[in-house]
Amino acid sequence: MSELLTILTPPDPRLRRKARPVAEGDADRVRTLAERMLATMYAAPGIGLAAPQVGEDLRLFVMDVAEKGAPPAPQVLINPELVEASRETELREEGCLSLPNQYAEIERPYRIRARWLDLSGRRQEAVLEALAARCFQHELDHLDGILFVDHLSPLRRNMILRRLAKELKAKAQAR
Ligand code: K1U
Ligand code: ZN
Repeated sequence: MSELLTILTPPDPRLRRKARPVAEGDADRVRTLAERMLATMYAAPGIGLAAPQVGEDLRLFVMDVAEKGAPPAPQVLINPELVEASRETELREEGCLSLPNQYAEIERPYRIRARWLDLSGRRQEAVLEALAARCFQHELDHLDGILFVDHLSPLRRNMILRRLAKELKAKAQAR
């Protein structure tokens, strides 16, 4: 069983940095980190988790968007890139493990073409749509220091961030 990692919450500045690309020399570290990130994601539970959310300054994320009841389909995406996005968009509710219990409808491209490296260093390219495309975009945002609330108006963003701060404070005081 992998050691679980702590998921950061705002205002931790590590959530707001642009992460650096994974280099060849990071291979061993990335293998262990990805394993721990997957264990942390499944335990949360969530469908994605990006390295900056666990304090790691690296461009990598994990995701599993398998349908309920289907076998697990863990993926590790290294140095991911969004190549193309559809003009067609979808409005759908999002959550974030770094913003526990906060949700909002966010509009994003419905379909994307994406590229990344897998754990063996092989280049991968795929067209993703619906939840897979949304999760990829949400996680890619994390690598650029962007949270889903940044896609909302400043008023709604601040409402959510203030509510979260209040809830986290109450939780800490209850301990
Ligand atoms: O990056 C993260 O914070 C993980 C986040 C990913 C995500 C959720 C929704 C839309 C796009 C990206 C989550 O996994 S939040 C939890 C969640 O969505 C979920 C939890 C349990 C079952 C199913 C979904
Ligand atoms: Zn998130």
